[in-house]
Amino acid sequence: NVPWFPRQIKDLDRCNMLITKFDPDMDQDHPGYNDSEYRKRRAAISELAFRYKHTPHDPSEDKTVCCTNKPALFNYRSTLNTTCLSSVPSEKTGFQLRPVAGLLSARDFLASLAFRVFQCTQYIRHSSAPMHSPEPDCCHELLGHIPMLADKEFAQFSQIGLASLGASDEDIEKLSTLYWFTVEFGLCKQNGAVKAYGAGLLSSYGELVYALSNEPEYKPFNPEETAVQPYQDQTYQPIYFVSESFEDAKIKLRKYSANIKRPFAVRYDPFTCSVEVL
Ligand code: H2B
Ligand code: FE
Repeated sequence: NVPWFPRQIKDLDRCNMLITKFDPDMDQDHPGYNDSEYRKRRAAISELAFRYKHTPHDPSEDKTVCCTNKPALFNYRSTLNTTCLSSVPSEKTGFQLRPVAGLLSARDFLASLAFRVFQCTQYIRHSSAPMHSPEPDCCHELLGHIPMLADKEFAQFSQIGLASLGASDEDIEKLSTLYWFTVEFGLCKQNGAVKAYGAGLLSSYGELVYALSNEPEYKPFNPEETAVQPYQDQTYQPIYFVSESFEDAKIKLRKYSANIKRPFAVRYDPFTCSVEVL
């Protein structure tokens, strides 16, 4: 009764369950819903992400979809060229980017982090709503996530991914909420001042200014409490959690992860890029 989880990095090919709530073809409120050109382009980009394999077999696909010798790079063109940037985190922290067609299920998304793989969207938001995107897009990834993935201390947040493997739905929900209030909307102190490090803030000028004003409520980051804080994804956050430092957030998260009950333990082996179940 333990949910399936990836053991090897190539198993991430199966971690592709999309959440369609913000899909431009399904959601009438999506800013691109009435733009058939945009939807066509999005479908083409999605198709590439779906066809991506960690290890490609059909040599004819190598050129268009990915490149065998450089698994860290996904070698195809997108609206913005994320290809050249994907090597930056991999050189600094071992994080790899992998193309994804849209918003993934929390379970699949978190599982990828265990392998230091970040599932990265390739498409860009619709031009009618440049200031806000209801779904992750490449502006969010490039401005928000990729710089952080190149930071050693921050990359260790990937332990949240290891904690998610085979976890109960309830624990996935909590880890997801922790991810939201740290990786996406986290604040931390630096030289006495409160600063933003969450990708959702770094990629949204409007929310960044708001988050650092005296409007929202601040609470000290404490995983037990943060994990059950309700949140919404439609507008600016009313509450942010502030940690004493990155290091502090990391230590607290590690302690929290260690306390999640599972009938087994997992360890990541960086030499084989696989998860050992103990
Ligand atoms: N999918 C994608 N493609 N990008 C994300 O940043 C993302 C996701 N975040 N799925 C996840 C969900 C996050 O909100 C947590 C883990 O639920
Ligand atoms: Fe994000």
